[in-house]
Amino acid sequence: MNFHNIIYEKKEGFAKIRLNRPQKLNALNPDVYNELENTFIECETDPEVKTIIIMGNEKAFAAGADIDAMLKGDVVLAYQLTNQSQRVQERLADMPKPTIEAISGYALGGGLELALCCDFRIIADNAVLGVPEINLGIIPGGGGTQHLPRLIGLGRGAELIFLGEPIKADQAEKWGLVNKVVSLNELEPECEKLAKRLMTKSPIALRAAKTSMRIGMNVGLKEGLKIEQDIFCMLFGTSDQKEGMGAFLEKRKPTFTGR
Ligand code: CO8
Repeated sequence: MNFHNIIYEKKEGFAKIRLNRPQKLNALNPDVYNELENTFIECETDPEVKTIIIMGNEKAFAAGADIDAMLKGDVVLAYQLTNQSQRVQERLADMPKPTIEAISGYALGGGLELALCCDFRIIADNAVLGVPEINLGIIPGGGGTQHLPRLIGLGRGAELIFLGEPIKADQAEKWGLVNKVVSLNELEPECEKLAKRLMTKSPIALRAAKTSMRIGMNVGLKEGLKIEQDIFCMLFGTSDQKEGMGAFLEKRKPTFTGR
């Protein structure tokens, strides 16, 4: 595939998607979303890809949606942009494989909103996270008003969204917005280490866990428990369940095939 705004790399069973528009701090425009969508489809369907890492550069993961592309926009353009970003982000959130966001530098607006669609957020100690849209006379339009309150609560969500002031890495970790803070040098190795740990697990059980958690977050507890039960039972039809339990009893490491 030929990309102009991202670099796509496959390595030892995981895919790395690197935003590559450094002159604009990786601001997300329709071309970037389009290329992201194509790589997400590739990652989803390529059996060699078990885990996905998404990253930017040292200065910025992404400083938000491209303001140039929005300045003169009307309601129709805003609708088209949000439609596209929602579609791409939903594809990422529904990815049947674990996803890791490696954040260094700025993750603002649409950049942070993209990161909120990943399963794990590992950030460097130079990371700056926020949703400054209020300062542009708009609100977060890439899912921020929905995902942030669910992840960090209404009060902290309001603090980020109403004030539009970014927070630093240590506060993001304290608020539970991210999984872990590491030094800038450690960011890539740490994410690769996590990707490799995830690759030792059963792919079908990981997919099942993700589905159960994601559907469960959007329904009542009773329905969520029922969904979990059905998915749990379905796994007893897989060879990974036999392998996992057999390996435990035989005191050896399991070899999962994802079947
Ligand atoms: N859009 C367009 N260009 C940008 C953006 C952006 N979001 N962010 C930075 N740039 C450009 C700058 O204009 C500048 O370009 P040039 O060199 O041509 O003047 C270049 O990147 C470097 O930026 P700065 O010179 O500003 O770098 P600084 O280190 O001085 O500042 C900041 C870095 C603090 C990150 C600053 O660039 C900034 O505040 N950027 C804007 C952050 C922002 O407001 N983000 C929210 C955007 S709106 C949004 O994300 C809505 C999401 C909706 C999603 C769904 C629809 C797609």
